[in-house]
Amino acid sequence: MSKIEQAFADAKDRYAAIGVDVDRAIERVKNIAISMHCWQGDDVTGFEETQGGDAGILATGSYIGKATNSAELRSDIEKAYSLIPGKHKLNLHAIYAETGGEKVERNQVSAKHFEGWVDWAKGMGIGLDYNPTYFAHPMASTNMTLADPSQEIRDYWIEHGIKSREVTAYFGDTLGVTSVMNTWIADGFKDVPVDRMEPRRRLKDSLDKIFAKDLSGSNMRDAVECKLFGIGTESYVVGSHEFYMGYAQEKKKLLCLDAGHFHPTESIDDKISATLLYLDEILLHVSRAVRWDSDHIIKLNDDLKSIAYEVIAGNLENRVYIGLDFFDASVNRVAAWVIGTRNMIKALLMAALMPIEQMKRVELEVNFTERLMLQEEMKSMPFSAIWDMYCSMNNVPVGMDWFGEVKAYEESVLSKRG
Ligand code: RNT
Ligand code: ZN
Repeated sequence: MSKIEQAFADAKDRYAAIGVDVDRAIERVKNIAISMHCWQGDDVTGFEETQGGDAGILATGSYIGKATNSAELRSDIEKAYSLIPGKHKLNLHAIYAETGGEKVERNQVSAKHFEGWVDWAKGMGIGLDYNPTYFAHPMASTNMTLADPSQEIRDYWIEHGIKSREVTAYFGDTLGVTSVMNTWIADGFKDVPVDRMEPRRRLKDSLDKIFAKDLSGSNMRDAVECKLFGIGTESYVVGSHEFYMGYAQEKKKLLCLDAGHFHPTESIDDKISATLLYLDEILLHVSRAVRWDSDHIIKLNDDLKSIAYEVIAGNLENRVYIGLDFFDASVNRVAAWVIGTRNMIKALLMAALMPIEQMKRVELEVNFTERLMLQEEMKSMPFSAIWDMYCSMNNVPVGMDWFGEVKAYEESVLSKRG
């Protein structure tokens, strides 16, 4: 027996003694696909021929080796996947369209520009998710798109939204894995608005036009992402939480909860059960806010563990799509994906290894002492032995061994980029 197998066997006994079936926990987590976001690989730049205008979003740092075309990005993503246990998904943005060097307006970006990505995903055996890109563009220069007072600007972005749904349906139907399209717009005001109602009315009307076509026969979903504040929209964001919660409920859409989009003391773990009483499904953007919506790489902290716990304890993995959303340009970008995605999976596995039924029972018995005892004692259970075995079973490096591969990749590939 190897050291990993021995440690696993011992740990399994410890978990069995408190009524936790380790094999079942592993099986459960194996079936959860995380949607890894492509944009950590190039600091949310994309491969458009021309860009400009305010972003409403900001990656900081200048670490070497950022991907500058789709071949590089795919190679980096493949490297990351090879170090992450399990089969996952990739989340794309419209700015990652492959236009063959041609300048294609956002409202003309369509399924044909994603054939390369779909072929690649087929080869990898993974699903794709999608996002229209309503930022970093001259037509978004006043920080308004779908809520802009100008009909012309709204129509431009509405067309982008409509075509994006077609791209998403193409992903879902071709790959046979449900594809989620997430709508996030930066629309808002830096300073205090005089009229808070009309921009919201305009946004609602634009969304209605984008979602007008019934795509329920397609393997796709529409999600809408709310936000409290952003860069340049400190005083007012059109697509606030209440706005999209109402919209998602009325129009049967998914609500997207991003961990960095609420008040700094507010976390999204508590919102999962509440929203799912009124919505069939939701999308998560797992991120880490440091003082503001800073999109730091997710750590295995209490916030992350609580998000995973809510999904697992509520048996909600079939109603919650888990997407990642962070971008840090100050560290090796492949390492950023590996650390963040492995952390998400670790958090899910930790949750699946909790004696949840017992914990729920003591809570019902109003036995808060035992509840607290269990919550705290679980923190020192031999989780790492289970995690190591999980990595080993999935043929990915155990412990820190993945880091050597990232360093070698940096040396041989990333450091050679211009
Ligand atoms: C921005 C939103 C949005 C983006 C991505 C790139 O605040 O979180 O989800 O991060 O679409
Ligand atoms: Zn997000």
